[in-house]
Amino acid sequence: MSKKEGVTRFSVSAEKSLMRQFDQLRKTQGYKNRSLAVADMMRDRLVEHRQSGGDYDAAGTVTLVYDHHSSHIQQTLTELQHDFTGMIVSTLHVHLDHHNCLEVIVLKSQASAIKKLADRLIGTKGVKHGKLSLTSTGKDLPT
Ligand code: NI
Repeated sequence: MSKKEGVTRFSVSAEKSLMRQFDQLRKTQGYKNRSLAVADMMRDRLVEHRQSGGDYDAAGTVTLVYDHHSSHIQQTLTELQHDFTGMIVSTLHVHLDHHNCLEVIVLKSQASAIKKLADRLIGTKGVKHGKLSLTSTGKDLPT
């Protein structure tokens, strides 16, 4: 291991077939070298691990797809969002077709609070598909 201006170098041993597949994947994903690809994987694992925790500052997006003709859904979703203006940063609404709407709600709060609100939004009767993408605020994540 050698250190140079805050960067740590280390060597990794892996099966040739694993390395070959990894190199193919990182090229497909546009990584110019293994270091960049591995560093992104490390950050991804850190974020993933923290998502299983609870009381830390986080950001997230909730994506909802629903039929706005479904009874009371629009009203329920709007009322829910008005109750949590402190953590909702922005909402994007797209009218997909005559029936279907796509809503993306951007949240910033404690991870546990984001999860709780996301569950309520996704669990609202009439939501066809809902997904929470929880991520870091970026502050505590090394580059
Ligand atoms: Ni709409």
